[in-house]
Amino acid sequence: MDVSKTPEVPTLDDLIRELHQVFDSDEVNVEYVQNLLAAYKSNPIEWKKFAKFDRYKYTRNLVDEGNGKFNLMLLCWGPSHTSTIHDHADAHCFMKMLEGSLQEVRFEWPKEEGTEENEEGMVEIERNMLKLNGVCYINDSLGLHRVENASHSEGAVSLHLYCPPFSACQIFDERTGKKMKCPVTFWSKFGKKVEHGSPKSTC
Ligand code: CSS
Ligand code: FE2
Repeated sequence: MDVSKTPEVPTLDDLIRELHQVFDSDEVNVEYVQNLLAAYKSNPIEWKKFAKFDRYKYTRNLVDEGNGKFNLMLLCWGPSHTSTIHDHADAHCFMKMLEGSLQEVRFEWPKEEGTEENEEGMVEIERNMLKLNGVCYINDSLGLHRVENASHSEGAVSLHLYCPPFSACQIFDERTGKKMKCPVTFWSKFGKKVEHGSPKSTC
């Protein structure tokens, strides 16, 4: 695979095929994956079957399990839906906008609980607006983030790739920096709604 050139990625199926190839190797070339995701231009016809919204909370909809190497999923954000501040469980997190736009707010890791430095609450590093087809990347060494659908009227859909896959992360209280472990669950898998025996994700 020549990572100096980005192949054409005309469809979502092509994107998934290319991703399988890249993640077959144990080394993750972050820039190459970002380029691949950017090369795919969102076509709602191709991903509509995965896009299942809930009225109250953003949903996580599994698209592909990447041979156990990564999870690819669609996140569906209703108007004003927002995540909590969270980490990414030591995984790579790639995110691409498929519809609408989202605001990402990044934070530093909080200082140890109970120390004086912690009293001011969590420190914001930057804000990024993610527009249609835009791509962003984060991992724990770059900080924490919260993702928000700032629109009060429009939904948003984003495609996320996590490598390696994870089923729990940490969430943080913005005012105190206090953290809690939180399971992350799927609203649907491969286009079919998951019936919840397990608790709903609260991240
Ligand atoms: N990490 C969040 C979404 S923002 S990257 C999640 O997977 O639910
Ligand atoms: Fe995230």
